[in-house]
Amino acid sequence: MSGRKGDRYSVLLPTYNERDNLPLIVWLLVKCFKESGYDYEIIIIDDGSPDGTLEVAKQLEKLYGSDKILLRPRAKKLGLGTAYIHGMQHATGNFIIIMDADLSHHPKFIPEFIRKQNEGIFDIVSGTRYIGNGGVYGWDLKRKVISRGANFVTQVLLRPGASDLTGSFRLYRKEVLEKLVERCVSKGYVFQMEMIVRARQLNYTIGEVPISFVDRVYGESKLGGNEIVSFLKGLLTLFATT
Ligand SMILES: Nc1nc2c(ncn2[C@@H]2O[C@H](COP(=O)(O)OP(=O)(O)OP(=O)(O)O)[C@@H](O)[C@H]2O)c(=O)[nH]1
Ligand SMILES: *[C@@H]1O[C@H](CO)[C@@H](O)[C@H](O)[C@H]1NC(C)=O
Ligand SMILES: [Mg+2]
Repeated sequence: MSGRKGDRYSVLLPTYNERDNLPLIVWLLVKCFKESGYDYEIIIIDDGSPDGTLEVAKQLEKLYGSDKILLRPRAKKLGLGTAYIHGMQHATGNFIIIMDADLSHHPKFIPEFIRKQNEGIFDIVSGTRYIGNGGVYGWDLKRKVISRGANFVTQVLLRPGASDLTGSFRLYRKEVLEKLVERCVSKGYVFQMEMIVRARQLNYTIGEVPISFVDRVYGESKLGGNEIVSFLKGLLTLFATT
């Protein structure tokens, strides 16, 4: 087994209508951890998806074993922020990896996150689309402009010390994530950003790994005007209160 002795990585996979993506992401995760030799568990937090994601998850639990695949479902859609908290409460690892289940985040980057963490003894390792080989695939110009713009405005206003604020592919020390979650008040897209802003306030160290982000192939995407307005509101609130 590689990695430091006793280290264990708990991957939190929140799902809502990810029936088509879940088998592949779990297969990729298992393969990646087997090849790299790190100790792991995968915690699937499904929020009562109407497409039957939970049934698929149960099949995967049977296939890979209930020590590796943990199902921690909730009865209805209660949102991503609380899904992370719920998953974290059931995690047995001393490190938590948060990623999307829609294949936008590729598990192949996880060993790089872990190496980076070991190298710098970082509290957080954040995937970034905005440095080195990082990038975004499959987004139209509108979405790229919005994402870049949001990131730029935030960099200027909050000087957060990380290059990608709205991304959610990250590794945290468990106790650091617990502290951050305790302090974070925002919802939606602002949540990821607030985590980094609070981390800097608490003097946590952040390492970065370039990642390529691929837009979802299966399932609905839903970035609209509402998200943009609530993002700006949240950003201004953070600016005013920190
Ligand atoms: N448990 C849970 N998971 C959720 C909820 N909302 C989204 N998810 C999952 O969280 C991850 C990120 O959500 P996405 O819908 O991909 O958000 P996004 O990447 O900003 O938008 P897309 O363009 O739709 O991909 C995915 O794995 C979703 O299935 C929720 O309310 N509860
Ligand atoms: C963070 O570091 C700064 C500068 O060294 C220090 O003034 C501040 O008190 C520290 N904050 C916390 C929460 O430890
Ligand atoms: Mg997505």
